[in-house]
Amino acid sequence: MPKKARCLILGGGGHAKVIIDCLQRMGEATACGVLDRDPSLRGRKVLGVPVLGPDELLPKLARTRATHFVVGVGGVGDNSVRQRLFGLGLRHLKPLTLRHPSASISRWSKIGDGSVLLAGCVVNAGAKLGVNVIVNSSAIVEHDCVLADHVHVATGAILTSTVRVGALAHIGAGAVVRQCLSIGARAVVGAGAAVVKDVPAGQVVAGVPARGLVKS
Ligand code: JB2
Repeated sequence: MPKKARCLILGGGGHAKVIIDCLQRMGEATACGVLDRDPSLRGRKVLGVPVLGPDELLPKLARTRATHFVVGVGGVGDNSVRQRLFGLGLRHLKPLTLRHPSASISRWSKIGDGSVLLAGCVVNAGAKLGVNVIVNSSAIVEHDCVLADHVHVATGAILTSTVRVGALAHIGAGAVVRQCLSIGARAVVGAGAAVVKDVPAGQVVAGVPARGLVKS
């Protein structure tokens, strides 16, 4: 990472706080501003970082103030917002990849641009992560797991090993996925679920053992 990276945070809610805290702990880049679509946040600060306005300011800020961006929306259960914001950021700035100092990240893993590896998480040897992936606080991505772009592994979730996770899928907080399984693109695994068989693309599963939910 360049020494003087100046990073815009796209989104100014709860997840943005975790992102800014991580950036500050890393100490290698400055959070230079937050963009948020909510006009009531303009002029406020998130952990001392000013909310500058909506995403429309991005082109100007890329010329004048920022060098990098990171997606600051958690998008629980729907990662398409994070996908859209990542695409928007890429048009103007470079994605910053965050590695919290307390994260344990194997040198034998591969981490895609703009991914965020948060406090206390583990990414073990042979794991491959796409772009804009969240491995949230204390989540574990064991050896040889393969996560596609925009996946979110929520707080404390465990992918035991050699699990494949499709693009935009969400693994809920505290869920456990047995080794060698596949979680399809855009699937959602509910918080606390125990997944013991493959989950098809787009399916929502929950429970112990995890079963498919019929969308209402
Ligand atoms: O298109 C957008 C946009 N859409 C929503 N552009 C920008 N720049 N910002 C956008 N937002 C903003 O994201 C909303 O106006 C809001 O301020 C913020 C989302 O905040 P919220 O706290 O509702 O969710 P979050 O995604 O930051 O955090 C969720 O996910 C985390 C992983 C929460 O459930 C947290 O508890 C969780 N830890």
